[in-house]
Amino acid sequence: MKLYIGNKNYSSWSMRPWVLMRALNIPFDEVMVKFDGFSASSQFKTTMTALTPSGTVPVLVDGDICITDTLAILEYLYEQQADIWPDDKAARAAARNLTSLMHSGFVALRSHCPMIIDADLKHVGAALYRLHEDLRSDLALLEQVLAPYLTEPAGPLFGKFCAADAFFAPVMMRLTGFGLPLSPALEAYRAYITSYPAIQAWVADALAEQEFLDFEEPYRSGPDTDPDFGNLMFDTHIRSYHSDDKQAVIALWEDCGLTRPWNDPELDIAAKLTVQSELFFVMYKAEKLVGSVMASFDGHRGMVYYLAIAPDYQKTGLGKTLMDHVETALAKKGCSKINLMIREDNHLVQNFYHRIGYRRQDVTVYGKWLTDGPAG
Ligand SMILES: N[C@@H](CCC(=O)N[C@@H](CS)C(=O)NCC(=O)O)C(=O)O
Repeated sequence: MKLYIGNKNYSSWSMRPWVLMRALNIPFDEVMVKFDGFSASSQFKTTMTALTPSGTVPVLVDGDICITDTLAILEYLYEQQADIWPDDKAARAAARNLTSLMHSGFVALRSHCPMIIDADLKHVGAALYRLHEDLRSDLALLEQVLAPYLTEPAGPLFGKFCAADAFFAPVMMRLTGFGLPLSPALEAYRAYITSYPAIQAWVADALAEQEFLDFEEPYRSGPDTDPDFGNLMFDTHIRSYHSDDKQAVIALWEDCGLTRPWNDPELDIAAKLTVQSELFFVMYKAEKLVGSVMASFDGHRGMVYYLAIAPDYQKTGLGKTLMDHVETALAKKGCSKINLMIREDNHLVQNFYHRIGYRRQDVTVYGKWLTDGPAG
């Protein structure tokens, strides 16, 4: 049998059948198809689409039989080797269940924390954990689904190493690389699995690759490759406005050119504190105020004003992070759509909102002052 795999440092899907076959002593020849991008013209895609329309790894080839999905590879191997799954019927059902959950789920964990075996990204992991609720939910779910199968002392999930352990091996690599917080029982399982011989063999090969692929490296390639990168590196936090923030907020708005003669910042802040003050957010990096945003929900639509990012921190992902925060807060109040106004000539800001999913609406904004306002 031939197993086609991608780079061991990055290819979490390839790792699953490889470590399983290695652990269970199933003989196979490894065919490494190196990632050089995933465009149709890449060497990787050209090679893999000759085998499978999806052009992905892993692929198991046994004579004329070609299996192109990891779960299907497990089931094919199981027909020849029973210890792919536990012997006991109930344990086998549970192992298949966990494996399928892994195959189709944990999307936030997988997307925020890609498998990069040679990287120590604990500082990024700490920020990701704080910033992303969906990541925290995935970790809580992981704890919950694995808890019934974690043993003391730590060992395989179902008594002996099986497909379920192989499927969770890349997850354990992500937890290791990003240093995510775990319960003592899951931490013990992580330590057990990552030192398991078949997994150590994969890791050793991964470390020996010494190939840095920037398209697989959102956190080590620089601010342009990932919108969150700047934010992670800057280690910021967001909270609702306190009165102590006033001078810094006004200075920030002035630095960002947001103040207008007819919008007295002191009065605007005071007025905001009387209506949904919890939707007035500030973003700090250590002691320095680096962002602000004001939002409201009127029961029909949400509005956003005064999004400001300190000039030194613009174009680093902080604006998106602050808007993500506001969107989550508005959505929690039942808001299904946000409207916001951008001056017609402010193309930079228009581009920013376009990038994060806002679209120009076919409406004209009308206004009427109920107090004395500027002319027009
Ligand atoms: N559902 C597939 C997923 C395979 C997969 O996405 N593999 C990645 C490598 S880890 C890949 O080949 N990506 C290339 C691409 O998406 O074009 C499986 O279970 O095998």
